[in-house]
Amino acid sequence: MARLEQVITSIVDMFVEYADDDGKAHKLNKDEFRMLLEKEIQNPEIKAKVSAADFDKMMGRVDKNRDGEVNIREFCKVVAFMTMCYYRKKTGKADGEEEDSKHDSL
Ligand SMILES: [Ca+2]
Ligand SMILES: [Ca+2]
Repeated sequence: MARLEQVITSIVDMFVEYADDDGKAHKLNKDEFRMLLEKEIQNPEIKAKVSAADFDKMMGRVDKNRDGEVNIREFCKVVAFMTMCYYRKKTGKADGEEEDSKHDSL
């Protein structure tokens, strides 16, 4: 499989795997979301951005439709945010520049 397809497949498979814990496979509840972040992120700098300390706050920002859970659309935004964190770390690019500033924070 090509690399981008692998990434897409991984995101969807991971979402479904964690979301399915409570029988509602189309949404991550708070515990499922926390578990996913804990287990599937090892990079300490990215982990710090989504740390348990302000988990509730972050959950509030992620949960755009205010149903208390994270759907695939909301999860994709989290992934985009973490992708930008990693990109900045790798390239040393500062905030702003030509990137879409909507991804600067959750
Ligand atoms: Ca669920
Ligand atoms: Ca939601």
